[in-house]
Amino acid sequence: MKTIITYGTFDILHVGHIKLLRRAREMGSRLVVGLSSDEFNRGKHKSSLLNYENRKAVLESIRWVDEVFPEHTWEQKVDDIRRYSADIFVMGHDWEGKFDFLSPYCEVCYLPRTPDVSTTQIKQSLTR
Ligand code: C2G
Repeated sequence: MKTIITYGTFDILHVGHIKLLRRAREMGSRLVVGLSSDEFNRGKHKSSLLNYENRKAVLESIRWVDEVFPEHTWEQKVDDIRRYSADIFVMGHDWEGKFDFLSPYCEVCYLPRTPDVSTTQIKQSLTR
């Protein structure tokens, strides 16, 4: 079984998230997702409209996602990779290079972001 691991906030799910999750899942046979906790989001200076439980329920309903676990810290990724025996760590290329330190533990892959869609844009359009 080839396990793919990725992380994110996944607030107000949109096609950019779905395409990332689908491409990641298609690289293997299992996709596990580290979902940023509400507390961790505050540390990322990102406030999510939907809380962790809500975002988790949405992610778990997606065919490409096999398991969702909480992301509480920046430092937990090596332990997560070991716990899930992850083969590939995948993120959108806005993170290019930021997680290369994980390459001793698994393959690190940055995928092109989907252009012209973001949760920030959606939130801004809601407040107009
Ligand atoms: N993404 C994408 N295309 C978009 C928007 C997002 O491919 N138009 C990807 C991002 O590159 C990321 C994933 O979707 O790989 C989740 O995006 P966010 O929810 O914004 O996650 P982020 O805040 O970047 O958190 O430890 C890593 C962090 O938790 C990542």
